[in-house]
Amino acid sequence: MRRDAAKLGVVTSNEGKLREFRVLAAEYGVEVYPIRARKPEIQADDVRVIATASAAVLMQHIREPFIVEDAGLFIDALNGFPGPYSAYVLRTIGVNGILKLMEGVRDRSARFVAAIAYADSEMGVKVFTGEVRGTIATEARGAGGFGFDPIFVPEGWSRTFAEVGPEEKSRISHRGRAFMALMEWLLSERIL
Ligand code: ITT
Repeated sequence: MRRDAAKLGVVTSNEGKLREFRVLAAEYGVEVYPIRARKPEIQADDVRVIATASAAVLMQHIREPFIVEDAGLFIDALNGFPGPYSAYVLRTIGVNGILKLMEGVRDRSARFVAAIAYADSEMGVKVFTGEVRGTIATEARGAGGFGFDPIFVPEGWSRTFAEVGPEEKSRISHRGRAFMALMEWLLSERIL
């Protein structure tokens, strides 16, 4: 970032996300700090569209370069539910509600998707996505992470995201992949 080479603001109210962004950014020598602005969120099926719209509105108030993320858990057997409504579903029926909906369901495949929108006054808004496939566990396991982590087992793993630390999760997570794409772009554009 031209004004301050090693810092990047993150607009989020989710401490779990913030912790993971800190871990991810540290790999690139970048320090992440929270910007406590209210994140405006439109309703749409696509997390890319939601993140881009949030960034465009926030840009009117925030002068420094920042990122804002929209993410969700998409469960195949539920036709992609809760998807863009993941935060609401977590607040209402929670992890146990999802386990209940999945009782007796054989196809447990799901994916986490993250869209990170980067914004600065020169480049405008650019969005980067990442995805990780996995399955919904039959019971919640692990005390780490946040949100749906205790019931998500990534492909090729036997542990849930909540059973590993943020470093291990971030290596393969939707957020980790989207953030890596953002960093590659920032480096290629010589913004970083
Ligand atoms: P901000 O919008 O303030 O960043 P939020 O929690 O509302 O925080 P989202 O709108 O992106 O975040 O909603 C995504 C929801 O999906 C989030 O609340 C979690 O419940 C879930 N989620 C997203 N990424 C996750 C992850 O890595 N592990 C577990 N659950 C996740």
